[in-house]
Amino acid sequence: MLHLLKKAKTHADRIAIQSDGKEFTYGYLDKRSDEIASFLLGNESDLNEERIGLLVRPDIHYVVALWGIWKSGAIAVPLSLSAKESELDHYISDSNISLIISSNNCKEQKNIPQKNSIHIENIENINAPECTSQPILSNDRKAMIIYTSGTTNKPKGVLTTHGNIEAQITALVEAWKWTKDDHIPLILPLHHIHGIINSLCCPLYVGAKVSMLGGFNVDNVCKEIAQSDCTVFTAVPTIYFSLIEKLEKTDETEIFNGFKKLRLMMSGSAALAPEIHKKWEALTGQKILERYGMTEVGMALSNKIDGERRPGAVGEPLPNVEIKLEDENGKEITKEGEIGQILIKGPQVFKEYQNLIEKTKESFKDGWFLTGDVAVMEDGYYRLLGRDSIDIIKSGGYKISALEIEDVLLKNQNIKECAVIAKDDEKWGEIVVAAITVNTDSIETKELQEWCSKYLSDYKIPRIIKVLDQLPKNSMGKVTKKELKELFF
Ligand code: MLC
Ligand code: AMP
Repeated sequence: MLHLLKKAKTHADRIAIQSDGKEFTYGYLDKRSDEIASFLLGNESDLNEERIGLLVRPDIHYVVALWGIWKSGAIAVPLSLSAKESELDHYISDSNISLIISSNNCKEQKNIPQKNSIHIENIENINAPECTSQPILSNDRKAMIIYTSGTTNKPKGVLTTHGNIEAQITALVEAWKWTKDDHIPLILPLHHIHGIINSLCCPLYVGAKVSMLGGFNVDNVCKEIAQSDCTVFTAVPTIYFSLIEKLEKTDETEIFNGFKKLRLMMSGSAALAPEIHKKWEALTGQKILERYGMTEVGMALSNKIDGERRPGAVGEPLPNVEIKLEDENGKEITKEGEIGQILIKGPQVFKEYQNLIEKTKESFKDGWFLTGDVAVMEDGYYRLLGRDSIDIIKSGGYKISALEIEDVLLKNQNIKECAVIAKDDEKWGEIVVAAITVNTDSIETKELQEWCSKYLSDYKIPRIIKVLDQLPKNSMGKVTKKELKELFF
């Protein structure tokens, strides 16, 4: 069983979670998650890696449901609250989910497809006696599946074990010096590892306090930072962009003082522009610690907590993480300044992609995970240069597959051809843009844009900047996406 869950008993009286104006102790988390495990187990002694979906807002219910699922021996599949019906359909059937834990205030339940005959259980209705017996879980037991987009046209389920999760947490507790006196605002979504591992599990592992703010809202974050005793902050670059906009307009000294007194501010999930790093330091005196991670491996590289925090760089390997760079021919790079793909090895690296045996095999070379991220080592620190695939877009910290969006666009009978590409953007890092040709003269860009809003998740809506007569062709008869980007931007 994860130490995370066991350790809750040792600080039972401490406040673990602040959510919706209430405080919940570790003792409460332990007891309520026991009840949920007991309910899930029914007459069984172990759910043996049954998959249970989690469609819950980021509040106290999420935490007790996650812990309850783990205690029952099941695998937790956190689901995106912004997923449309077709996306939920994919997660549910791919993971073979038969039960989804949700809550009364989760209006997104309406997006759960009916055809899967899924059972939905609202957590408030779960009343069960505390468990007398729970399964004993070894580190190699499967614990969680997180869906992430990639070069395949449907999101892949990244399956991690309890041992992987434990290793991901302990590396960060050590590197970033988490202690029970820490207090963090949780503002990130809880279907990705930045939110689940960095913002939630690390503080809960050490007995610290998490204020669940229910998502990102610039005013709520500033209020919390101004009024509370928060010590640690982690976010994606887009959030720092929004905070800078706010701080440049306000003269409320409590907000500035709140940020100034934090012991650690971190950024990751996408490249933090050196410009944001510098502006934030000028406004608050805080040098943001940038780190690099991936759903498949947890966090891998980080600037030093007590050493240099270099703008534009992601630092050095975290504890127990092995890193190497390889050139295009698969030869290891040993010199600084030479560019190569990042390969990662260590106990935190995931077990497999759900239902994708071949894809899993292709993603490893001699036990090293091939990240697809390209980097260079300079003066002892790694600097990321981008991805080796043009079809992966990072927008607002979310990974988006161009192929997935193209697949959906082509379902519109008015669209003849399409190419989805990323446009650099100060706030979002990249925004999704679609170049399309149409079958009819009478269709308006606005109409297509509305159609996209309906069939693609909010954050994936491509900005259709131009409807073309035909996609431009080069002398070989086919334009590459790289050429398209050069043509448009
Ligand atoms: C939203 N909008 C976008 C957009 N997303 N526009 C362009 N591109 C995008 N990607 C628009 C909306 O349509 C809306 O427009 C307006 O912006 C506000 O939308 P919102 O959804 O309310 O935005 P906001 O709440 O501010 O959300 C921004 C955010 C969110 C940054 C808080 O995107 C977020 O939580 N991102 C974090 C994702 C994350 O956790 N990634 C980690 C993956 S794990 P209008 O016109 O209606 O106003 C990983 C590993 C690692 O990567 O290393 O950590
Ligand atoms: P995800 O699949 O959502 O976990 O996203 C992981 C990807 O985010 C990595 O493979 C990187 O491409 C990107 N990423 C994470 N951290 C950083 C960072 N600090 N700078 C640039 N890209 C990052």
